[in-house]
Amino acid sequence: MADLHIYIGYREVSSWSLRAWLPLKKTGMPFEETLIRYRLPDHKARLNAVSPTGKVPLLVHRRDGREIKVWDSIAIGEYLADTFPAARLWPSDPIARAFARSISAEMHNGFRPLREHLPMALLARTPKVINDADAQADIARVAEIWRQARDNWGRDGDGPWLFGHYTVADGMYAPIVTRFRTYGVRLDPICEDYMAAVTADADFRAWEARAERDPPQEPLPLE
Ligand SMILES: N[C@@H](CCC(=O)N[C@@H](CS)C(=O)NCC(=O)O)C(=O)O
Repeated sequence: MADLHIYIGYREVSSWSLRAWLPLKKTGMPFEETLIRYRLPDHKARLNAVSPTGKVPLLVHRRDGREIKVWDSIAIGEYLADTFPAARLWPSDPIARAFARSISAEMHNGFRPLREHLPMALLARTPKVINDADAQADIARVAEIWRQARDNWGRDGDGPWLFGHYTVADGMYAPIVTRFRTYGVRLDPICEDYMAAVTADADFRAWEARAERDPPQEPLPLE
């Protein structure tokens, strides 16, 4: 039995689960995962029994005879970066690290119009024109962030990621890449190259392949 266990939601739509799962995968550590179909009443109760917030993602780490629970995608990223420093889940340069943490926090608590108008639908391809001004502004802001990271730290780094190598920030923005792909949002060449790297990544593709085999998401319960 692996010491690490992650509880996730429906892979096709649970953007927060993907944000935690990708950095966990990048540690290279073995782990178990449990998909909680939280729209089934009994599963929601089971989730409430394991997760302090009744939400996924939740990481459970058996360590030194204790069971450590970490919830909330950004806290999971921080915990993994602390616990597995060899994975370099934050940039080592303090200025790059400050930027990486800032854009991760910005993703974690912002971009509501983008999330509302371009909901995650990993396997769907339904291009549409985005007319909402706030969602357009969010898209422009994401593109600006990606360009700044790539221009300042990515291009001369050791890979196609925002800071060269893979960091928590790449995990935070992966669901945004899937939304842009789903709704046909086209960006400048730097951003398009970054998106291509995200969707070609073997770990991302493994998540996507599992999503194709998952049972469909249950309809929302009636109020
Ligand atoms: N801020 C949390 C958000 C977690 C969240 O909203 N998770 C959703 C799935 S994407 C969930 O558990 N929904 C089930 C429910 O609310 O019953 C994070 O970053 O992990």
